[in-house]
Amino acid sequence: MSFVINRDYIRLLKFFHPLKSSRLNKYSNGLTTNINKKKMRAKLEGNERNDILKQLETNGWTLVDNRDALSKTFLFKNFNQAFGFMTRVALLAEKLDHHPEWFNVYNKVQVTLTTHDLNGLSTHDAQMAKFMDKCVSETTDPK
Ligand code: H2B
Repeated sequence: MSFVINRDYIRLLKFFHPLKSSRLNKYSNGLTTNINKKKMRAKLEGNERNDILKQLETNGWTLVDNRDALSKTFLFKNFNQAFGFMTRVALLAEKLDHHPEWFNVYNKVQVTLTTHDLNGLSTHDAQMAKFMDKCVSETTDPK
């Protein structure tokens, strides 16, 4: 049996690209995909929550008043850097099916993280926050 990588095969690969999750859900078993994604996420509680929050707060994250959410304002040198940061974060957001609330004006990105389905902070919010800080640390010469 032979296997040829031709144009049709490439088209098929692109069609089922993992970031195009809506198509994956349409053509495979979308229900299980979503259940699997959600399984990996847990509400932050107890000592684990305290430890994570302490670490994030030293990195400039603050708890929001009147809602279980974390926020931080990121400042960049210009719009290009800010949008580059948002683009990297957007790719992770799609992968995790976990999306930040954010507001951008030129070089400023105001972020709020919370897990709507759980009505509070989850491991996904901690993961996103850490990833955002890592992106900034990898940004050449941020403001
Ligand atoms: N993002 C965030 N921050 N919290 C959620 O609970 C959430 C999300 N849920 N992105 C996802 C999408 C959900 O609405 C879909 C239906 O899976």
